[in-house]
Amino acid sequence: MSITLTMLKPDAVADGYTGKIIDQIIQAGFKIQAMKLTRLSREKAEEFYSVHRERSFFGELIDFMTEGPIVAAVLEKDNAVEDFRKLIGATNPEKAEVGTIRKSFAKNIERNAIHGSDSDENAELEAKFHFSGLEIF
Ligand code: 3AN
Repeated sequence: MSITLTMLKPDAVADGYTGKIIDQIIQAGFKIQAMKLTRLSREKAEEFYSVHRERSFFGELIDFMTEGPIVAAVLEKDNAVEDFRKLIGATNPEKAEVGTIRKSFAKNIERNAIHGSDSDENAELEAKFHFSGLEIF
């Protein structure tokens, strides 16, 4: 078993899609090890997305990710990182396959509804970023 870290982004939470998205994740075979409604400070959002610091969209990305609450969760499954990225679909929802979470719920490449870790190593780091050991089951 391996893990991945997801965030339902401020657009998805504000639009009331939390329940539908969590249900789709569970139906796809992921087990929830940790979950919370929280809001990123600018400092924490900049830390989470520090690899994108030099990108042109960094400021807008931080504005977006701090505009309202998110749902963060640690998810467990065989091959969790790869299977979850298939479930959420391409970063740009216009390119995402029908049936993926981003195709169903994302508005555009920035307001794209959901995050999924891109490697096992980052999944572990991102899980620790959001949760203490006592919050992960
Ligand atoms: P993914 O979330 O699919 O792993 P990343 O890590 O390349 O994609 O990008 C992180 C986040 O930055 C995306 N989820 C999206 O919100 C935003 N983003 C990525 N590329 C762009 C872009 N070209 N323009 C605006 N925002 C972007």
